[in-house]
Amino acid sequence: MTKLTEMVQWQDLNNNANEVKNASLRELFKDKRRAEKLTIKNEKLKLYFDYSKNIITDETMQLLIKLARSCDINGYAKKMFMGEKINWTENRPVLHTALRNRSNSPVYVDGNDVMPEINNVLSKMKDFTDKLRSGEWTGVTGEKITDVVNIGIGGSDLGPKMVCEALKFYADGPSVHFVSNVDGADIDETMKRLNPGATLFIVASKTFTTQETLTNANTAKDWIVDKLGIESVKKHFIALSTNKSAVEEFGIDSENMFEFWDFVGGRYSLWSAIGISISCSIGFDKFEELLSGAHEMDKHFLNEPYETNIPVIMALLGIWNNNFLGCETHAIFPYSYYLSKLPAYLQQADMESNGKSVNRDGEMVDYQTAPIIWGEPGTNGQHSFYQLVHQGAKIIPADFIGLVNPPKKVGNHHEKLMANFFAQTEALAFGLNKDEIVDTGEKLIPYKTFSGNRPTNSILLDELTPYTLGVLIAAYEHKIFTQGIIWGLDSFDQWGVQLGKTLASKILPELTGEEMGEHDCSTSALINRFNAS
Ligand code: G6Q
Repeated sequence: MTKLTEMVQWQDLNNNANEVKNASLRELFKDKRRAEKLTIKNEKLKLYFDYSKNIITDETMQLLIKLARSCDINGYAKKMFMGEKINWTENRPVLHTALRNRSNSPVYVDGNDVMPEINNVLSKMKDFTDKLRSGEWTGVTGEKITDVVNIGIGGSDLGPKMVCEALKFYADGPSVHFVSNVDGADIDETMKRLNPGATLFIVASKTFTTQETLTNANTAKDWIVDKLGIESVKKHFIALSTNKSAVEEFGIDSENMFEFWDFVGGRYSLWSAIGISISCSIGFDKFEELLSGAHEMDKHFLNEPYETNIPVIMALLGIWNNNFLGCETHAIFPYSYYLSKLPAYLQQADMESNGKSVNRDGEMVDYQTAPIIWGEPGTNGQHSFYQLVHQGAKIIPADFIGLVNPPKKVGNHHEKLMANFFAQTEALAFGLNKDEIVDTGEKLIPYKTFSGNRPTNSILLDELTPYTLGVLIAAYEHKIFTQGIIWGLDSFDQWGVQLGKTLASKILPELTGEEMGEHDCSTSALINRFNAS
């Protein structure tokens, strides 16, 4: 395989970057057709994606598309959708796309169609959700379930938590809570507000071996057993997992286990049984609409030419800013209260998928991979860290995400919110020259000048519904996939989280009075300080 940095397409982009990096967006926007040329509008996806405020020329885009072609993005995408084992370090297929395959066309893994199994679990989820929401499923005391607590971490927490928050406007089922941290405060603060007789715990763990989740689940079980007796476990606990024997050993009836499979990565699992908290909150029909939106984006990603393919263009712009313009971070700024958890969700999706530096040939790469993803909802960020985004010494590319129509109109709040969105992207792109500053003494002019040329993407959803949310999440998933292919990474493993876990399990007995292990002098002193108290 030719090294990425030695490919002619990469070198052409390097040359282009040397020409373009000092270009001014004010100059580039003298082309009055620029916004029209560099915007993708897709009515079916209900999405408008304007990337004209990036430091790019027509030539840059042509070279980036050539890079995508030479890396065979579409060929790899087909392999993923068809169930080839593209997660090569774990020898697994990657089939979150099959979970939302609304066409129901067969998808084969080792010669077996996985769609019947997926459909079975979906229909079991529907049955359960309907019963829970209608009150047919009750707690052991006969009370209707009013509160559902999802106990999980990482991929078994961030996805459903983000979606439940994003679709809160549609929530008409039990209240949904999320407990993830092994810090006892998390579960304690949650349980102290709940009535055990009306509470259902969902233990969400693909492996059913995760220390944090099992610790929290056992604490919840002790609480329920203490209040309602051992027989209550089967009415107050369900499990979402691939590990049937561990679920049974915990004491959850296998009838109340919702299965998923090794071909679903944790951070891609909200479309599976891991999404049951979503379905409890908004109902199964709306959960299906979420799947439909993602499926529509899947079709777009597979079939649309690169030039108008939203995830491919998002990925290429990210590579341009990261690898050629030297930007180290990428910000996510949702201009929607409901999307407040999107930055944290995308942090895992992107940084756990592409935060790697060994390529397909087992070699260290000599280029940057995943950027640092961060962000907060606008407009709050405008009153804090946007100072650095506008005038700091670092350039921070950002995705601004907003809604044309809010789920509910409240006075003129939405116009004010979106005026800020449009103003910020305009200010970041075009800045303020010294001769445009008025009413200021000579001395303050440098401080009040804005350089502009700070790249942004503007993403407008027509509205925030389960469907458009599915579209948006899947767009980011495929952006991450595309970048992983170009960088030559396995985006679907996560070996980087193992070492810390192994060391924590070695240290735990040292904190509970057993013998001290060998450590460096700093770690030993920290453990001694903890043990002395
Ligand atoms: C996601 C990761 C990781 C995982 C958690 C929880 O892709 O693998 O975040 O989801 O470690 O794992 P379990 O679901 O197995 O408890």
